Amino acid sequence: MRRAVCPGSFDPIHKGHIEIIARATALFDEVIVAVSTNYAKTYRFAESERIEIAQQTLSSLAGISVKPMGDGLLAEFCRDAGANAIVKGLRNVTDYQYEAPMAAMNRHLTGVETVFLLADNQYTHVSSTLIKEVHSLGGDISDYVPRAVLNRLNSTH
Ligand code: COD
Repeated sequence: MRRAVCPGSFDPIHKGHIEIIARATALFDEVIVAVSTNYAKTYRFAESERIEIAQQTLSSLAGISVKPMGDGLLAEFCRDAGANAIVKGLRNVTDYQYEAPMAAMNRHLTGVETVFLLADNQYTHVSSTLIKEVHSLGGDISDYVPRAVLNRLNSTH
């Protein structure tokens, strides 16, 4: 059984995330989408909402579960979940420079490997931060988020 974890804050989940998660399902038998919450940080959406939106949005994909990761170590979450791989998307060199030391550290901690998938060209400029900023200033972000996210952003604007 090949099991992988796709971790993130997903505040909110967007189509760049979804595209990577969908590709991960083609490579692994099971994919756990782990919704991280760093309790020192402020989020636009509560953990329960981020999980609910991810569940709704990913429900058509087979082999996926969505779980809270809390604020512990990702490497330990993977070990406890029986996953030997982390899947992440890379948008650019900055992502690589940020991610590479974490991948090495995670492998050191528990032996978990990180698999990087190159972001699809249409989403390399997309981040949750940019989505929230553009939406809050009245911009149209409908090409980049699922309907469930658009509805929530509109209702809490
Ligand atoms: N296209 C493709 N992939 C994308 C895009 C995009 N447009 N945007 C984001 N992604 C991918 C990236 O791989 C990213 O890692 C992932 O989606 C999640 O993105 P975010 O923004 O929701 O998540 P982050 O960056 O806030 O989450 C970071 C983690 C929670 C993964 C990280 O902080 C972590 O591992 N925390 C656990 C604590 C820990 O173990 N720390 C020690 C690390 S060695």
